[in-house]
This record gives sequence, structure tokens and C-alpha cells, in this order.
Amino acid sequence: MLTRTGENPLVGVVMGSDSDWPTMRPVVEALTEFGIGAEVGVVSAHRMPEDMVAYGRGASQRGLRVIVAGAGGAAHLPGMLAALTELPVIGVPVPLKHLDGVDSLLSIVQMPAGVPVATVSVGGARNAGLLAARILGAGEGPAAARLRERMRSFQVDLRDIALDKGAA
Ligand code: RP5
Repeated sequence: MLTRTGENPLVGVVMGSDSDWPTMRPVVEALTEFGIGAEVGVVSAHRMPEDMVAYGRGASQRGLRVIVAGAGGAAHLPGMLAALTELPVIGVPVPLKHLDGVDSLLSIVQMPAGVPVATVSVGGARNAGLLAARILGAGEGPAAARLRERMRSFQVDLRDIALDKGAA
């Protein structure tokens, strides 16, 4: 059920349904660009609650350091995982055909004090992957330092892209 990209996955990327994958794929693409392995799978808060509890409770022990969770509609997965694990959780509101993802956004962003979820924009999966990379890069040791260096170089490229567009 869970597939892995890269060795030694540090980021868990989960979604409420297989139908969320087209929205969530950029999380894994961003992580891959930074050489970060991920564990990817479907864990539905409503349709497979026991799996969700097991996933959240076991995430840290399995070696994960950040969880990115995407869901649409009544999107309870990121918040429930934040309640089950001590790891940082990034929530991705998945847009569905009704309400343009505003329902997903509000379900994820308005968490009670004590249970934080770092919510990105509706469909903002790439930023969720980049934020996970920054969180990992904020740690100690050579691997984190390398990630920070890669992030700095990525940011220089962003500046060049902005300037190129301005000239076009
Ligand atoms: C949510 O319900 C999922 O995250 C998905 O965004 C939405 C619809 O799921 P499907 O009916 O397409 O499986 O739990």
C-alpha cells in the first residue's frame, strides 16, 4: 500500500484517495529534486480510520521526519495525523469539483491550539514538498547543511526565472 521513492524515506506523503494523486504528485517531484526519499500512499481518515491511526502512531518510529497530507472536501486527514504524531504535518487542500477547494482549505487550516498543521494553498503541493525540504534542512549535521545549500541555489534560480519573465 505504501510505495517508496529513494532510499531511507524521511517524508511521508499521504492522501485521502487515489484520486488525489494528480494534485499530490508535485510533492514527490519537489522532494526528488532535493534528493529526499518519500513514502507515498493512500490513508483515508474516513474510509480507513484504523489504518490512519496506525500510520500516524508509527510514522516517527519508521524514520519519517515530516508528513505531507493531502485531502479534499471534508479534509480531516492532516489534522488527525497531527493529533497522532509528534512530527510536523503539512496539509495540502485538494480542490474538488464543488466549492473549488475552499471546503478543503477550511477543513485543514482552522486547527485548534495545540495541534498545528502547516497549511499550503489550495492545490499547493509543490510548496508542500519545498517546505518539507526546508524543515529537513533546518536540522543539524552535514545532510541538513547540504539541503540548505541546494535550497539557496534553487532560490537563485527562482530569481533568474522571475527576471527572465519580466524581460519577455
Ligand atoms: C477525500 O474525498 C479524498 O481526499 C478526496 O479528495 C475526496 C474524494 O475521494 P474519491 O471519492 O475520489 O475517492 O477523502
